[in-house]
Amino acid sequence: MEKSILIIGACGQIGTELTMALRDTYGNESVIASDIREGNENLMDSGPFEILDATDYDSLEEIVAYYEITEIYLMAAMLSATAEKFPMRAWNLNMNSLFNVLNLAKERKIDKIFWPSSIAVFGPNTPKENTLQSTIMEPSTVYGISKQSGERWCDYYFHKFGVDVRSIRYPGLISWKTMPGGGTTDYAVEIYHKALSKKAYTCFLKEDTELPMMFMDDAIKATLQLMETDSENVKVRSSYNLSAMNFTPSQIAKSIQNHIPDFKMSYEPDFRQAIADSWPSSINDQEARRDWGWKAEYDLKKTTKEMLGNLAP
Ligand code: AKB
Repeated sequence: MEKSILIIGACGQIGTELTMALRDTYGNESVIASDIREGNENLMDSGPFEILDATDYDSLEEIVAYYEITEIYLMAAMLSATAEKFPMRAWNLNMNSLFNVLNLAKERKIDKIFWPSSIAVFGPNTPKENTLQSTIMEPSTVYGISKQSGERWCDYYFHKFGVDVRSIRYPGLISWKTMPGGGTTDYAVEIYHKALSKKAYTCFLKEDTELPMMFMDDAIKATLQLMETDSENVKVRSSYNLSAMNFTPSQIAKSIQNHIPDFKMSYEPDFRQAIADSWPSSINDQEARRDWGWKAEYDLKKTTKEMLGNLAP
């Protein structure tokens, strides 16, 4: 049977690029973009687009039946910084949307699911460096609690009901095509925009806060690769650790100064510092390498070159 793919949250940071990559791979008409609001013109004009609230099961079921959907990528979520401000809204969106999709698969209305998890599943008691796939996980953020719970449910639906659900624990994602919104790692995108427009950036994290990060092309490649892997090779059904690079705000500033020598960085840490302090500084991704051949291509130097090169006027 032919693939018919639904992206939920297609207008967000990952969703936008993922939709375009899937359309390039499987054809525009086979990839249905959906979101609660309209997105960029390119995305809306290049293939089918539907307005969809991911927490509304009936509307979702209708779209799935109409387009004979076989796979869903559920990218709608409230991220870490916004979730601290609206805990119940974050829990409702992040969990109900996941249950809707898991239940569609349980009822055999779709065959396969991709659901993004995050490094936020780890917490302050997790070993910070080279953090293993299975380790202490006591998330201290609303977002982290929702992702950790989501992972347990994915694993449960796989073992109990045979639902083919696949997931990645994304680090902070960096892209020049789309802006992030409401995350703690967002500074690593904003900084490039401000470096070009103002030659200055005030960072909301301290200079030595090291976090795992990834260039968007690597994240999209990993997502497509995991979804194409034969089911028996997908050994982790909670969510895979994934790693590309780790850096601090001062290291990204230096990497920008190699291109823009008079770029100035200052620091005014806010409530997001506590979120960042609870997360690992580097991730061990040996399971993703072993099970589906994962290997990152972009380090900080290459990312900075891509970002500045593409954002420059
Ligand atoms: C966030 O900062 O909330 C996200 C994430 C690491 O999941 N980018």
